[in-house]
Amino acid sequence: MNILLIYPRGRTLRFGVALGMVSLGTILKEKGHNVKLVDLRYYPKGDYLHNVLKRKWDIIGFFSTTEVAKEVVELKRKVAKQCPDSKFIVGGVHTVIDPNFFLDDFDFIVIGEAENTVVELAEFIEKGREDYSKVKGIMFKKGNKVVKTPRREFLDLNKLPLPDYGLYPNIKEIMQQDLLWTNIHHFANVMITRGCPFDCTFCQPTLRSMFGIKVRRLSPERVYELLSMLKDKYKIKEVYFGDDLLLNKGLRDWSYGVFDAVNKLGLRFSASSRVNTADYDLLKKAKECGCHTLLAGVESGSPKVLKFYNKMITPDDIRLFFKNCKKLGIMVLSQIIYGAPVETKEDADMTYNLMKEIKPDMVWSNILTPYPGTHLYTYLCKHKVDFVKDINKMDRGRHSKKIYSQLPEEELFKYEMKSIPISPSMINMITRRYYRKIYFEKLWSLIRNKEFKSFSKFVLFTLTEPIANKVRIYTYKYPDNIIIKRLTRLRAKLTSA
Ligand code: B12
Ligand code: SF4
Repeated sequence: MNILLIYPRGRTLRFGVALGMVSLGTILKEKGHNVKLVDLRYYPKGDYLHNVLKRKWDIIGFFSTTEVAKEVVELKRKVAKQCPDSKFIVGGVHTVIDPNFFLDDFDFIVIGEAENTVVELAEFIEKGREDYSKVKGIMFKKGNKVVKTPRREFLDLNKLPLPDYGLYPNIKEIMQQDLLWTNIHHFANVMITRGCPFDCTFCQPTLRSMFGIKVRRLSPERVYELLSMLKDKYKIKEVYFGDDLLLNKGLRDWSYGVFDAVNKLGLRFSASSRVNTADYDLLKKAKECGCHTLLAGVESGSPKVLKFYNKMITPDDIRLFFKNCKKLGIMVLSQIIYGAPVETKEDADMTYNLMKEIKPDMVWSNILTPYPGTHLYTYLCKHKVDFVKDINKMDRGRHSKKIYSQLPEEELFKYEMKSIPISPSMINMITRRYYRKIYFEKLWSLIRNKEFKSFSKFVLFTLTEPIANKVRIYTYKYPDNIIIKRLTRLRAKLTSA
């Protein structure tokens, strides 16, 4: 069958491949289907999809988070006009939160982990079977009735085929678009776990409903196979691990096994990390095996707010983590959040002061956003706190206040702005050893690997890179800002081969 998978444009970052879609595409291809994946984030606005839709598609599937749910429904309606005979399915995190949202528009809603479900569903559709209620993990309308089948058992990650990143026709370009300015070469984003044992207020129980209570992991041997495939096929030299718990002192052998796999292949890596699951020895081993940057979930400098987020960390844990990373020369990006309903000016000051004290290499600051289905959302409803409920405004990371609190919106904005200068810039580049080191390292490796196609490109890189670093941070904070958009586009044009 011909199956088209669409990742919506959203207002989101362009960063790596959509791993869920790639996993589904790979397994469907393996079952003999003809699969096309279109990630609209990587195409300019326009008629691209119109041309793709000229072909006959038996199944058209869409990915949806809460933020893009409305866009997905609107897009589906448009697509359906051109492909009235296709079956339409939708999956992604919003299907575990509010499957009803899609009920009027989609033939099938695939709830949660979807690899085995889509394979079975495709088989039913292909054979023209009508007894869809036998397919676990879906919801659909049958006449006036709504059928929701039981959830499917969670799968063994080690049994999944290696993901086919080649489903992205422009994969080489994607692997060059580094969001983390500390990536020197082509990189691939990977995830080697599903689920998380923690219970942060703004995140859970959504992840648990998606991937279950028990965390599942790829074995270090399978990680080695995955990375060596990526290295052979796409010549990657760096990896970004999106998992929250790659650095896990409770599972030291597993973490060390994964680091060794990266090291054996001569790759560098960056990863997300909690601050209290990585001790000095673990960080040291990570560094020795090629870890250059960590994205730390710091969230706040106030013990009270950290407790409200149920982060299970203290400001001292944060201090220790940063001290260890500095000692080892690992760059750290600190992710913080302003705007908790319990946050006072004193709490926000604590966060800002902590940033000044620990001096992260970069700071990403977000405004707290209550996604439906989270403990935070339930708390706000229960305590009758005023907050933005419209899912079209669920834009974590942008400067609008979502929850009533003591701090007015302008104050929150000021705190965010104050936090930004603690990030790469020309001044940092000149005054701080870390930045200089990474910058020259990057420059040197590009020269050594003859990656500059021309002298003018070399000059452009040296002139624009420090500024580009600054622009990257702002791109994240102001994705809709027209000047930032133009600058990013201009740089991409200038530096592309
Ligand atoms: C990496 C990531 C990102 C990356 C995405 C990069 C990329 N190249 O895809 C970036 C940084 C861009 C990003 C952005 C955002 N993210 Co994000 N992200 C994640 C993260 C950490 C991992 C996603 C992932 O790859 N998972 C692994 C794969 C295997 O799982 P999956 O994508 O869910 O896919 C499975 C199923 O969903 C399903 N499926 C997926 N696609 C499809 C399609 C069809 C047709 C079907 C049938 C099934 C199906 O099958 C897959 C395999 O089982 C998740 C948390 C997590 N652990 O999942 C948060 C998460 C998805 N993000 C979240 C949020 C809030 C955001 C942002 C809104 C933040 C912001 N303001 O910028 C944006 C919105 C993005 C958007 N398009 O809407 C929330 C979503 C909450 C919600 N209710 O929607 C999550 C759950 C984190 C959290 N707990 O808060 N994100
Ligand atoms: S925010 Fe991170 S650590 Fe907390 S529950 Fe979510 S995934 Fe786990």
